[in-house]
Amino acid sequence: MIFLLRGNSNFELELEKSQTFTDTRMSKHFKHYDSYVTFMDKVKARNPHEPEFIQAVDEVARDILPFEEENQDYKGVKFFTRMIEPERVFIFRVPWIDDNGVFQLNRGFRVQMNSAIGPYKGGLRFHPSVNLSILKFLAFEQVFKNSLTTLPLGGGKGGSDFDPKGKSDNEIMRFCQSFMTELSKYIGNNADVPAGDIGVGSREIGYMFGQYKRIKGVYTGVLTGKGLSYGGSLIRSEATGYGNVYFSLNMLERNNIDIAGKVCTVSGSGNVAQYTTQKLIELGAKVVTLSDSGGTIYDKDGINDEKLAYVMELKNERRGRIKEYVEKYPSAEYLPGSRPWAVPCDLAYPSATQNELHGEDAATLVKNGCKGVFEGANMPCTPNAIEVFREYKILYAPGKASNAGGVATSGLEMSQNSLRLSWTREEVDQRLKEIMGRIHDQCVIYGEDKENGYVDYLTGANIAGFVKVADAMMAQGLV
Ligand code: NDP
Ligand code: 2IT
Repeated sequence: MIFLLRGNSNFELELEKSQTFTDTRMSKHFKHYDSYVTFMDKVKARNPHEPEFIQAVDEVARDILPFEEENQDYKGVKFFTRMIEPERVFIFRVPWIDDNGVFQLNRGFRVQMNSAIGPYKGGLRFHPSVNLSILKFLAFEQVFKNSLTTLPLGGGKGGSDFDPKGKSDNEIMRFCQSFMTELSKYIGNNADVPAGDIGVGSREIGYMFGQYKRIKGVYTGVLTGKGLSYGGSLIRSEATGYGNVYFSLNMLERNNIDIAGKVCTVSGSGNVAQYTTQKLIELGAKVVTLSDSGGTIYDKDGINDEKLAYVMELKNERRGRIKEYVEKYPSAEYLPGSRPWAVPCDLAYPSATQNELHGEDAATLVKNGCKGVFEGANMPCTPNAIEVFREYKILYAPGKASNAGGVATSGLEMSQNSLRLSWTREEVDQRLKEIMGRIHDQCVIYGEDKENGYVDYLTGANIAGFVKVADAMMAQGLV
């Protein structure tokens, strides 16, 4: 039972230690350490070969197990033990025919994690890396995130190991139709409402919505992220990126930091990265990087509206690679195989995928003077990276709080569908801002260290998200 309690010593030494960080939260909860270890041993034994799921549970367990133990309302009722077991999981075959007439097969999933506070809600991911571990981690995080939005949304996630890259429009349509033919049995506007995630945007949602309607013969808001012509909400496309920037603004304002003129690094170049960049430009910040799985572009002059419009056309219409940016804008550099974190910045917005920012990257960010890291992606920072942020008191926004704007606006889309009307852009944007502000305030309430004023937003998000779900579970009995 060894805790590394580190001071602000030599930086290189810290970097070395970052390989063996132990969480400072458990150091605070020393007396609960043994039960935490026993709990996690069981989680590991029960969920073998699911490293991402175990990582996500571990990150929450360090806050929630001590919290349950120290609060009479929750002690002994094992809410958290129930919350890490999905209510159910569907795994199914997805056959389809490619443009050459060749039979293809993928695996489809839907993880229905928790419905205590509303119908299951969460995106669909199409990416070759998709497996049960990744979808369980995402569904688990989604439960806390959706709770934080204050909207009546349970948590779920789904997807397929299908790779949309290089596929024709017709192939995408045939795949989506086959996927929805099976998924349609398990979802419904009052039961489970999927949306997009990596590899699933408005094109895919459109094809899946069409197939659901054809099979079921009903026109309902069973998916969110729909096109504006058939029930979508204004601002839904922008919501995750905008929401993350609004969240960061709340954190920066609390610390008297002005965002204007700040140099920002953004990773990814998909939906979340694009609208994060758009909002940052609007606020007068300077975004200098974008990336994809091939590498990073570094534009030291900053990405402006015109350059961003080029990126949107490149990625969303031509489905190209980010390296093409430097052919169009030769003063920018392409860093093949690199992530953006070695580029000096004031603020970082990881917006690509899980575990894309490691302990070493976090140390580099700190060394370069970075003041805040705001997660647009789900779980982009590894546990070691988060420990570095804690150690150096860097502002750190966990994705379950800071990227909740996407699902929150999905919730607003569901409300509009139920009302059979559409709100204006300004109205949805205003609600989004308010929701992000409320999530921020909940994180402060549960995460502030009264002694030094430092807010641990991860602890705050974990506890605030947990309380609402646990209270609903308590009221509904042992189900
Ligand atoms: P997109 O598919 O639009 O874009 C994903 C981006 O991330 C692409 O640039 C992609 O590059 C890159 N990427 C994906 N996988 C990897 C990988 N393994 N290594 C390096 N780069 C990778 O997805 P989104 O923008 O919608 O999602 C980005 C993140 O935000 C995800 O973590 C998602 O879960 C999260 N999120 C999304 C929400 C939404 O509303 N869309 C809401 C909340 C969170 P490439 O093209 O090379 O694959
Ligand atoms: O991770 C997420 O929150 C999403 N992919 C959005 C989910 C949703 O239902 O809008």
